[in-house]
Amino acid sequence: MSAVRLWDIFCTVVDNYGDIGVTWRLARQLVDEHDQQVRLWVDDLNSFARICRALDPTRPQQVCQGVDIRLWPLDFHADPQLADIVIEAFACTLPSRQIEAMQQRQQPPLWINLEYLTAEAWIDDCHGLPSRQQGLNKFFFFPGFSERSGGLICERSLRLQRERWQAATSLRQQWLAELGLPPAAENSLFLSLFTYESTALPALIQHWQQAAQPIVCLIPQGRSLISLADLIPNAAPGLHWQQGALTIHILPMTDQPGYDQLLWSCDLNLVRGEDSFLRAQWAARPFIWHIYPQQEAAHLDKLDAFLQRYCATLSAPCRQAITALSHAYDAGDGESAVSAWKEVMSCWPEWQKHAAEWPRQALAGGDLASRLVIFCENRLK
Ligand code: TRH
Repeated sequence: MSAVRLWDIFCTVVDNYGDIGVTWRLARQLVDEHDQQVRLWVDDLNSFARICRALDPTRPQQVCQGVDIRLWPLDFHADPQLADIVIEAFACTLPSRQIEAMQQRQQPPLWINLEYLTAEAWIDDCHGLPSRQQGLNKFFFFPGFSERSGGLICERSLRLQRERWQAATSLRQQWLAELGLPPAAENSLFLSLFTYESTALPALIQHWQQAAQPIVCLIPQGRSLISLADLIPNAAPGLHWQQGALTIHILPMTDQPGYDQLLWSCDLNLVRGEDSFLRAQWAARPFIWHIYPQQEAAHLDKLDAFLQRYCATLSAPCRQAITALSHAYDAGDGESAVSAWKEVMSCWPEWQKHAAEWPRQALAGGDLASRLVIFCENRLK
C-alpha cells in the first residue's frame, strides 16, 4: 500500500479530446485504485464536459468522481497547499507561479512530464530520466508497450466489465435500442468510426455498400464526417443512412464509459489519437489506428513501431494486410484501402483471435498508473 499523496495534474486542451481524455482517466484511476488525492487543472472545461457528463463547465472548481477539478485560468495562482507530485501532461508548460512556488519549497514536489504514448524502442532509454530545469529536476515519464517504459493506462476492472458485456448479446441489443437504433441482422458486421478526416473513407464506404453481409457503421459526431460531407451532407446525431449492404448511424458523443461500450459492441473499430487507440485495444477486437498527424510525417515512425509490435506474431499475409490498410487510411488512398480491406477480410479469424489475446500481452508488465505510483514512491521516500 503506497502513502496517500497530493497530486496536481496540469492539462491544456490542444485541439481535440485526447489530452483531457488521458489525464481525466489517469486522475480517476489514481483516486479509485491507489487512494491518492488528485487536483486536475484544465484550461478548457467546455471540451472536458463533452466527455464527462457530470462536469459543469461554468464552475471553476468542483469534485467529480473523487477528483478535485480546477479551471486553470490565465492568471493562475498556486494553491497554498502545494502538491507532493506535479504532473505536466504532454509538455503543457506549467504556470510560472506554480514553478516559483515549487522553487521556494525546501523539498520541492516531484515534477513529472507525462509524455505522449509511443511504441518506439528509444523511449526505453529515456523513460524516467530527470532533466535540470529552472533549478528543479523534471522527470520524463514515457507511456509505452515495453517492460522498461511507463506502461499503458488501463483500469483494473476493465477486462471483467468488457468480458461481461461481450458475453451477453442482450446487452448490445439493449444498448442499440437505447440509442434509438433498429435491431441489426444477426450476421451484420459492426464497425465504429472515430478518426480524423481521410480521403480513403468515401472509397471504403462505397465498397462496404457492395459487401456480401450487412455492415452497420456507427459514427460518433466528429471529424470523420468531414470526409463524408458529399455523401451525407447534413450528417448530425440521430441521422440514419442506408445504401446497399451498408447502414450508417450517426451518434452523439458520449462520456468515456459510453464510448467503451461502443467499442466493445463492434467487430472492428477505426480509432485515432492516443486514448481511443488504447481503448480499442482493450476492447479485444480488431481495430485500425488513424494516428494523429504530425509535421514532416513524423507520426509514420510511431505508426510503424506500433504495427511491428502488434503484428509480430501474425502470419505474413495478415501482418501485411493490417499494415497496408493502416497506411492507406493514413495516406487517404482509397484504392489501396479497398484492396487492403479485402486482404484483411481474408485473414479475419486470425486477426480476431490475436485481438482477443493482445490486451494480456500488452499489459503484462503492469498498467501505467501502478508504474507511476511506484516510480513516485521510490523518489519521495
Ligand atoms: O481527440 P483525439 O484526436 O486526441 C488527440 C490525441 O490524443 C493526440 O495524441 C493529441 O496530440 C491530440 O489530441 C492533441 O483522440 P483520442 O486521444 O482518442 O481522444 C478522444 C477521447 O474522447 C477519448 O478519451 C475517448 C473520448 N470519447 C468519449 O468520451 N466519447 C465519445 O463519444 C468519443 C467518440 C470519444
